[in-house]
Amino acid sequence: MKLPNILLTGTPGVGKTTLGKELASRSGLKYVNVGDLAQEGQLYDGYDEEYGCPILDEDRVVDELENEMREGGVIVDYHGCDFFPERWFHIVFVLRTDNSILYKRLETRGYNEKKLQDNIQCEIFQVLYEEARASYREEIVHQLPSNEPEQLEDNINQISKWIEQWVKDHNS
Ligand code: DAT
Repeated sequence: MKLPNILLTGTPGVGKTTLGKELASRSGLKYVNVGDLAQEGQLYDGYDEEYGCPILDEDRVVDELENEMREGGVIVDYHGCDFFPERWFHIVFVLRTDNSILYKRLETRGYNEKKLQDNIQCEIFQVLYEEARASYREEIVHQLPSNEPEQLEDNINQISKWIEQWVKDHNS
């Protein structure tokens, strides 16, 4: 059976992991968190002193995921999207969260002031939305509000319906 690949992207804290895991458990698709994958495989290429975090080795991440992506049925979660092959994804969702809400979520994570401000700016300037639009066909890039639990539920329902329809259309 053919299954679609879905990209969930957006600023850290917008709810990609929450949505991705729930969606995977309801749809049977596989959830891949690129941050975790990189950590497990140490897919890094140096260290960013300014942000105090390792730098992702994008080529190795792509190599690592290639076979699964070719098989299909993968939900990918990452706060970046311009280095994945365009052909991988059938649909791209950019989650969006209001600044004050996002600020509280990131504060809870214990981010320092610089990291907090940078991420809030990232959301204000819709960096990930622009990146997604520059990297994928406009028709497959969608924004989803992610401020409250009701919206999470709506997003899960909408995407689940989209998956069902995609599966019907590609397996008949
Ligand atoms: P990300 O994976 O984008 O970094 P997350 O899934 O870890 O984000 O979510 C960050 C926090 O926000 C976490 O405590 C769960 C909460 N959250 C996510 N989506 C939400 C929603 N729609 N409504 C309320 N809280 C949400």
